[in-house]
Amino acid sequence: MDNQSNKVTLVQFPAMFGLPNVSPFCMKVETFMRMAGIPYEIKEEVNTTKAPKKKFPYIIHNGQKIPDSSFVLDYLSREYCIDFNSHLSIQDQAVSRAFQRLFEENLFWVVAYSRWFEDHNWKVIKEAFFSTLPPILKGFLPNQIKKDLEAKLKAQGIGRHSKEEIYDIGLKDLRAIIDQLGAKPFFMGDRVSQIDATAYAFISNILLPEFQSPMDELSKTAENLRNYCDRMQNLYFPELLAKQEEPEMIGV
Ligand SMILES: N[C@@H](CCC(=O)N[C@@H](CS)C(=O)NCC(=O)O)C(=O)O
Repeated sequence: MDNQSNKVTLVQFPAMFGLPNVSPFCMKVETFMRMAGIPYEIKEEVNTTKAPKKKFPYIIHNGQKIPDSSFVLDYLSREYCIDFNSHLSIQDQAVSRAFQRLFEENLFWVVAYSRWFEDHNWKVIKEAFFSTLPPILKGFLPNQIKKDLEAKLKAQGIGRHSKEEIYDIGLKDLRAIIDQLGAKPFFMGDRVSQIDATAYAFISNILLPEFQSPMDELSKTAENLRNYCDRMQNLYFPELLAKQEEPEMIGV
């Protein structure tokens, strides 16, 4: 059987809040597979301890486990002979790479801080991620994971700043994203390219109405970000749009 006839299994957190995933890294991989038309199935899991690098996402393909969203995109691009960047100039490929690092290595940590360390968002996280746990686990697991994250934020560096400084960093990143997108349909121009998988995953996570932060305040005022997410959703996750438009069932 050739590689392309074997479905890819994407192992990731369960979907919630009407988004493909609240982990932008998981959503990036699924978006990429939709962009490329790669057949896949999803295996939802919550426990990362058995993942190859103890993080989600990872994929399983032909019996092989491949962790890390960027290595997954490299692997899939090779296996399925895909190059979403072939139309970009060398300079645009460099800009695209720099934005990828901005989203994934910098802005990600601001988003993580805001979700786990702001009172309103922490309540949302606890309810969404942990409410179905047995009472004995519910008593300590959320706080344990939060403590682990605090250590990671410190190790990364962002956790050593004040709240104002953290949001100053996040807002400057977001301003650069808004300006780079401008009035273009896709992040690097008229045609979709690989960075769109990352950009869409991060921007739509920041726009999630369930979480509040100065970044979501700024992004709500940026029409180009909302239009961009609608465009990507229409193209690659049209079933989510249909769900949003379903009439509410009252009194059932
Ligand atoms: N560089 C990794 C980052 C993945 C990542 O940070 N995943 C987070 C969820 S957004 C995770 O699984 N965290 C669990 C943990 O750190 O224990 C990638 O691109 O896949």
